[in-house]
Amino acid sequence: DAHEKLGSQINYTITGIDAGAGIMASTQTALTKYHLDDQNWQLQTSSTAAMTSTLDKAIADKRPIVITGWQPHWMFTKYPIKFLKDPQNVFGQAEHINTVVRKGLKQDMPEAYTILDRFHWTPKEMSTVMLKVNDGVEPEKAARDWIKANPKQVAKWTKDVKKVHGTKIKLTYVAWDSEIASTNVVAEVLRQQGYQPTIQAMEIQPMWASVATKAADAQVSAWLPKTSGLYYKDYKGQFEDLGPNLEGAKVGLAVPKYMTKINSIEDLKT
Ligand code: PBE
Repeated sequence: DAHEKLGSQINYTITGIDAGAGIMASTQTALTKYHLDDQNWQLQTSSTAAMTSTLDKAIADKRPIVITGWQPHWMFTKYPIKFLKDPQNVFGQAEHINTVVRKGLKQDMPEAYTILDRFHWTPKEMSTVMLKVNDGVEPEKAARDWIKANPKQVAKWTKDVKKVHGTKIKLTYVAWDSEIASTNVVAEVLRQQGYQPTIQAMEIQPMWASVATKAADAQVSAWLPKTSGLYYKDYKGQFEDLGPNLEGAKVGLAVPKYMTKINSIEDLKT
């Protein structure tokens, strides 16, 4: 039957990304909840770059593929893909991305705190920066260009905030496309305010730990409530949550639109 064919055609494999990503943990949960692991479905760990390259090839050949997908991301702009319905609500509905800062930041760096607290943009704005970086523009330059092109938006974050003179501030992030975009934009805004920002990419767990232990000042990469929910819980009480910097994110499993018979995660079952 068609479904059995799908499973064997793609080796019962969901093409995933880096092991630490929340979407990987959620996909494992989905394999269990939808009883897909009983049918030998498995999740392959790789990286965003490897996953999108596998997706690119599959789409070029019109072959079936199941990937871990999320928005905002250029994969949804570049490729004709759709999210699979998730009746068990494993991945949740909409997600938001929160800004998380170390305790004491408000006292120590009130100017940066205010900017971080106000930082808020739309999936569309984030996508503009992501697409540029995907086109090969240096993240720092893409961030500077976006700031130049959006002075009103940036002014909302920096209004009446005093300039500082070379204060060092450290942001940590995971090198996902979305977080490369947001972290670079925030760092550039802080730089223009007179800070000397450093940004450091790391795995998700050390990123949360860095803010909890005050080794870093802030991160803008907390996908919630589900995707980074485990870390949020683990480190609760050891950070200050400044709330969403972006709303309307989404996480799930995705397939090319030409897979017309596969519309729900349940459809992967034979
Ligand atoms: N993502 C992108 C991450 C968060 C940002 C959805 C791949 C994850 O933890 O799954």
